[in-house]
Amino acid sequence: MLYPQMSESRTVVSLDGIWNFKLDNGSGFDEKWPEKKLTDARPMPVPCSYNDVAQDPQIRDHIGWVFYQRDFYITNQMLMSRLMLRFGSVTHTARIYLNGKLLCEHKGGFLPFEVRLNGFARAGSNLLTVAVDNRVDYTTLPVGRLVTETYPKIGEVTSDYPNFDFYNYAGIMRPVQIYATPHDYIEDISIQPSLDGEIHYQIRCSGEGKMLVFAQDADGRIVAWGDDEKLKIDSPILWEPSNPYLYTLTVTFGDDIYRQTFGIRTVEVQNGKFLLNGKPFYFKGFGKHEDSPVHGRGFDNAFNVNDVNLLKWIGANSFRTSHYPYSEEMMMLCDRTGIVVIDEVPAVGLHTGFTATGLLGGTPNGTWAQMQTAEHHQEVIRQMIDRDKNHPCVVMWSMANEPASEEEGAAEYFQPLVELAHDCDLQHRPVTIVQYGGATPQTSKVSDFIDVLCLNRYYGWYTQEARLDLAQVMLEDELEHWTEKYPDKPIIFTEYGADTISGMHDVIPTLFSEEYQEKMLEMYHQVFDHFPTVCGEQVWNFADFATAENIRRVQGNKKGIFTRERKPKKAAFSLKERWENIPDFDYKK
Ligand code: BDP
Repeated sequence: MLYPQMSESRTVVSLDGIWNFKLDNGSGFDEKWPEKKLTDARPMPVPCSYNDVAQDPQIRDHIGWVFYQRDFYITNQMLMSRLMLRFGSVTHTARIYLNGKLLCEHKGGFLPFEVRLNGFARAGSNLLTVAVDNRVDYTTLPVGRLVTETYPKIGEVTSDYPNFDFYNYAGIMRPVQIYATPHDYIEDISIQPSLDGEIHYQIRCSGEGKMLVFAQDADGRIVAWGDDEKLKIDSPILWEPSNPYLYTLTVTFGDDIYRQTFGIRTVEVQNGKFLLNGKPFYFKGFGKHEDSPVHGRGFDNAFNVNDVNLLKWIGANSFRTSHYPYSEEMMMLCDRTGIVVIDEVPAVGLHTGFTATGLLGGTPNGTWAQMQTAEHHQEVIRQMIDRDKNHPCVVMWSMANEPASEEEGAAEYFQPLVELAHDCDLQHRPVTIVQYGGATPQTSKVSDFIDVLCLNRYYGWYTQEARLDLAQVMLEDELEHWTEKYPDKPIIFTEYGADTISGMHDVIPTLFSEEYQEKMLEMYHQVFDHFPTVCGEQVWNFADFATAENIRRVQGNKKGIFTRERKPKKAAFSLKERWENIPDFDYKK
């Protein structure tokens, strides 16, 4: 799906701003709220999560539908174009109404969707209503547990327990835009570069028109003309973290013009190495979250640019979009700044017997018989790859975080998904499933068919807590088994870390102190350095983040190397020292 952009033939209008907002009272649909102006509505920023701006627990912890509404004007001239309404993301389920009519429904809170306005929008004023449902259960991704329990004197109480360790922020989280294109238009572009400068592409157009394709370098000079499927750039400049060089593929079709940026780089897995442009790459960085004070998970350019600058400051070169695809604007920023991304679908919580927060009530060992997510899982894989396929920053697709990959049924569930990801991607990026400590070389049922082993490990925290000596031998022992069984698969540690309260210090490093976090990371690094196929380290987490309330969390997850406000803890400085001395390439020959 192309990102909306201005060109000689295209117009984009932002609908961001302060909308009207109201919680459903249980009968919003029956009372036909989308047909008229919401009464007693309160102001709500878009994009933003609605949870933290209202200072009202009823809003913060609401379960179910809410309504957003605004009006906007359309000119006669706009109606003559093909007119689309596009949402960057609405979490988790959305119903879009224009002038009271339902235009579409979309499931999945982290990917864009759009709907055609022609035939529904009118010249003059239009009333746009977006109903949003935040409920998660065994049919959604991420997964939650929606239960109704009976309490004395109160009666029935419904709770929605997330099967994941981040606050279930909801609302219209990313930009809302209207865009206009000619009626004969460019629908989609997929680009497959190779190191010799030969660029293959597939361009899908709708309607009639003559197509013209050319490539421009970063200074706008035309460097190659193309035919219907390829062009050749002489002496290409490659995209690398230290030199994120971007070209533009300009496509014209009839009157329509679209400019798609791309980078020339390849990714490949070979002999236990992760190769970027044919050279062994070492991942240094973090698992992150889209999470910041006030905005919740709402899109925020300032936080994104600041985070990328902090990644650069600390010497990192990568992150994983734990645990859902991040905004398109963030991906473009990573293309531009040379941050390498492992792109993850929102498949977290696919386990009935385990979650990091301990909020569980399902039946252990029956995950794959209970989950009803397979079809939706395919949808989000297709949509994520469709959205992100041209980003040079994306080097691998992650199909899930910490699923029950050790249980019977995991291979049957995941193998078709891994194949689907391979089939959808013209660039044939590697595909992984991020696995938790319960999935070992002996028990994992998915490791045979993924390209890279991505491991989340908490020796020294959830197990062997405060015993780094024991944690170290456990980690070494496990790695010996993985490398023995899979000598040719690269291993990336996609999570390891310790909750750390900023400002808590101790001479003897005790749990939760800044010193313990630092010591624990040092221990892991010593071990990683001994194993040649360990080709990456992504600490959990970049910054402290909000979670559901529970006794294992102190106002959120505190495993950040930065606080939620992005102030460094002690370990930030030792990580900086280590990572500044690890080159992007050839760290392990
Ligand atoms: C892992 C999860 C991650 C949690 C982390 C933790 O992948 O989402 O936040 O543990 O416990 O199990 O901090």
